[in-house]
Amino acid sequence: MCTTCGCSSTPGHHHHGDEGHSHEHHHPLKKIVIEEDILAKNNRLAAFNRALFKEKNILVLNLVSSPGSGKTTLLERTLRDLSPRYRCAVIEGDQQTDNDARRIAATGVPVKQINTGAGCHLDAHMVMHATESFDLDNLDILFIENVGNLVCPAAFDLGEAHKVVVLSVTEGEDKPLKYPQMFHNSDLMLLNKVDLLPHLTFDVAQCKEYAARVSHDLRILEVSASTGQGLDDWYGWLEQELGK
Ligand SMILES: Nc1nc2c(ncn2[C@@H]2O[C@H](COP(=O)(O)OP(=O)(O)O)[C@@H](O)[C@H]2O)c(=O)[nH]1
Ligand SMILES: [Mg+2]
Repeated sequence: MCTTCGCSSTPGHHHHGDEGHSHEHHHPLKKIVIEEDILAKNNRLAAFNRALFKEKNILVLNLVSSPGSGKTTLLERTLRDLSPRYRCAVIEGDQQTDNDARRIAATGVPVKQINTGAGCHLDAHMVMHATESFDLDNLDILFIENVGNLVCPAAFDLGEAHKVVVLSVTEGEDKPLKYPQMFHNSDLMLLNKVDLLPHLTFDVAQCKEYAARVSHDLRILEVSASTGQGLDDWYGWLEQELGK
């Protein structure tokens, strides 16, 4: 179990104090059983969500990133550009505040905020309840903005069609190598804030090469949620997914 947030980590993930101390306080086998239990329960609920979304023909995307990479800004712009054409809704995950939900509500799109408190990720159960507030028979796309965190949300399936990882150029090109699970589990990476590249030493080609090392079939699009650069490619990807 993650000692700070109580979330479960995936197998092979170690925390401080896990290894080789004679004064071990918890039993390693017991720990593994609890982790499997939490993930198995989450996977069952995620499968339920996925079946419901399929039945209702809703494209569900789980947006993941570290805090501040631009998920909400990207959503605000995307909703303003696409919501006339597609019926959208948003679930906002944050530890505290409804700041992001208010930003989304200003676009006129239905939004539900989930505050996770001490928790560092959304889980399938939270999403199941949040979807009750939407009219699922009249929805084309559901965007889920996960809690800003490149670690724990990687392990929790919400029933989405795809995880979309947002990495901004101010974070450094090595993040796919440092947080491989998140990039491995995502199908699309949006490299955001490319408008800032002239001011930075960020190496786009190097970043793409690192990302390809952990996930060779990861699609990568370069975008700026602020200026709109590259967003047509993102909308093209969405339309392709909607057509499937
Ligand atoms: N220059 C630039 N700033 C951006 C871009 N996207 C987001 N930001 C800024 O980055 C900060 C964090 O954005 P936000 O959308 O709240 O990130 P989130 O925490 O991932 O939801 C805000 O100050 C945004 O204005 C971008 O494409 N370019
Ligand atoms: Mg946000």
